[in-house]
Amino acid sequence: MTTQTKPLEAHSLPTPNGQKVHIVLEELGVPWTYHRVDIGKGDQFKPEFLAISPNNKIPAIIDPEGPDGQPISIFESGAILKYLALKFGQFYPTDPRSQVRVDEWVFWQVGGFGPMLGQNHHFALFAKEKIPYAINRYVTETKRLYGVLDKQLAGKDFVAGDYSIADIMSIGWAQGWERQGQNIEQFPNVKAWLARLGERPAVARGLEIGKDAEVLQARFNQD
Ligand SMILES: N[C@@H](CCC(=O)N[C@@H](CS)C(=O)NCC(=O)O)C(=O)O
Repeated sequence: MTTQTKPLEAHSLPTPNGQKVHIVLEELGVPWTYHRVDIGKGDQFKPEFLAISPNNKIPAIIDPEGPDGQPISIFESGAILKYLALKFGQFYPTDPRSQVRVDEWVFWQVGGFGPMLGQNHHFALFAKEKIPYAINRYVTETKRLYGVLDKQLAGKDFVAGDYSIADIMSIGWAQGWERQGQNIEQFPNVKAWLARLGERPAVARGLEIGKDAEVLQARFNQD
């Protein structure tokens, strides 16, 4: 089994996209450090961050012990989670048929569940000008996507086979159903899945990391 000697660096924030990386790192139990990238203050446009994340978005990681023993940086949460899962041989299946199923739901999240719910947050919560057409469009699309996830979870404990990066990709987004204008009672399988995942200590920790920057800093200073 692969071991990590030097800590992995997560350049991140406790947003639903950053939380994916925090959760998988906590699940893996590998040494890692949190580096706050304050996107509200424009840290994502600093040259040192753009060097590891050219799309100026969190999360990004640096693995000081990359595939050839040399450091490697990775941006895009799906690429990060797949890299970590493959490196440590956890949360990603080994047989090709099951890998396809996990990949489908990883890409579904980065291509749909994340961006559409992100637009929902933008127009319904953050935009100073409230545009009913835009709010309705994204709340409706959010509802459709929750319906898709609910159908996929019918009769299953996890999104794609065993607990995997397919689950970790979506948990941070789905726990925000209320502020996304959704009624979780309409999606009983998603509700049960959220509760199931919430019982995992690593998920609970991963969702909290970075929320209190000072507490977090104290924790890492002890490591
Ligand atoms: N597809 C990307 C999305 C990342 C993303 O949207 N990150 C947001 C925060 S949740 C960000 O860094 N925004 C800063 C900006 O757009 O300037 C991923 O999955 O990693």
